Amino acid sequence: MKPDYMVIKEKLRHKLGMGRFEHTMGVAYTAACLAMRYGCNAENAELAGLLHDCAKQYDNETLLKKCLKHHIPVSEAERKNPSLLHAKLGEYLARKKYDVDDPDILDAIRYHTTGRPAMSLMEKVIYVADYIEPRRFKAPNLDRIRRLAFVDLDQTICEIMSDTLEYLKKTPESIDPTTYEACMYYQEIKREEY
Ligand code: DGI
Ligand code: FE
Ligand code: FE
Repeated sequence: MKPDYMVIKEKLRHKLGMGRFEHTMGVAYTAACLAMRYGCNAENAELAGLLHDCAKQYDNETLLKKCLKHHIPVSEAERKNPSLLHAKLGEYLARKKYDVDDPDILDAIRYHTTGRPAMSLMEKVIYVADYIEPRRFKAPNLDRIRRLAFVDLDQTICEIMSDTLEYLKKTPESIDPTTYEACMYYQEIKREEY
């Protein structure tokens, strides 16, 4: 059965707090817009956006416990920074609880926090939508990055990843190798273009 967007939306409204639910809706709509711009399935992008943070309400201890219980492998970086696990557990819940079986949507949820090298278009759309949705206000250069997102998707990814790594440099031990590898990959792609 196809997952019902409106049913999932109402479930999440009650599960996530008000702020996180607003963020979730912002990501869903922004992802649909980016999908229209770049030519991937807008309905799937909206659903991936809706579900990307569906495990975000759990604290670190609960995230670790649930991952253990469901046999979700936890990397060393995730053990040290369990909040990263909301992406992997979110993918699991999307599959098991919300009946999503499209691997494109599931991967976009799974990699939305760290990104990864050679992301699919759907992964890029969710990664970028998560950062630029209208309720976000903390990141630097947001106005420029929001405009850039509709002009050059890879350049946008490159800049978001650089800004994220810059922010994480304050606590270098907290950086997941995947975040670093992804950033290097997109910087290299952009260098090759020039
Ligand atoms: O769940 P959201 O807050 O909407 O967004 P997200 O899933 O992208 O998580 C954002 C946070 O994740 C942001 O503060 C940066 C952080 N992050 C990204 N890569 C890494 C990371 N945190 C750690 N510790 N290590 C990483 O590699
Ligand atoms: Fe998230
Ligand atoms: Fe998010």
